Amino acid sequence: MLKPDAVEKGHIGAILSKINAAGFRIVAMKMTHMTRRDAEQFYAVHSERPFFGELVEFMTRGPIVAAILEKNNAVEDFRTLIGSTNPENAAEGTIRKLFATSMGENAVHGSDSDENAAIEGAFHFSGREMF
Ligand code: 3AN
Repeated sequence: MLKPDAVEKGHIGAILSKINAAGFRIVAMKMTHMTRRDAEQFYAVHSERPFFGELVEFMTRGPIVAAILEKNNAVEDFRTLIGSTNPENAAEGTIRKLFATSMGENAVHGSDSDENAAIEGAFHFSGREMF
């Protein structure tokens, strides 16, 4: 997902360009505005964390761009491309180094496993929206 901060700041094109240049194939894509219920469900694994309320508030603040990306070793390679959760620790040239401003407003989300990628893909897209 390209998060509300990235969309608000007009960074959709620049981020997609980096994703394309890194060799990912876009299998599905849409702009959508998550409801509170959507965000609570999507981030249910974090529901006990102290930042959960802030996270839900932020993710529902404005539209996001959801996408399914395909590549060999996609999960690991995407996490390398986006950089650390905290942009202060993100490597030079990573998406978060370039576009994120804080732990919360960190521009992009990437799945942390193939299993979660399948769950998160199915959250946003039906089978006939995947190409
Ligand atoms: P990542 O997105 O790098 O996998 P996670 O899974 O540790 O990071 O955290 C999920 C999301 O929760 C992050 N994308 C981030 O936006 C948010 N988050 C994590 N830690 C904090 C924090 N201390 N304060 C606010 N938001 C946070």
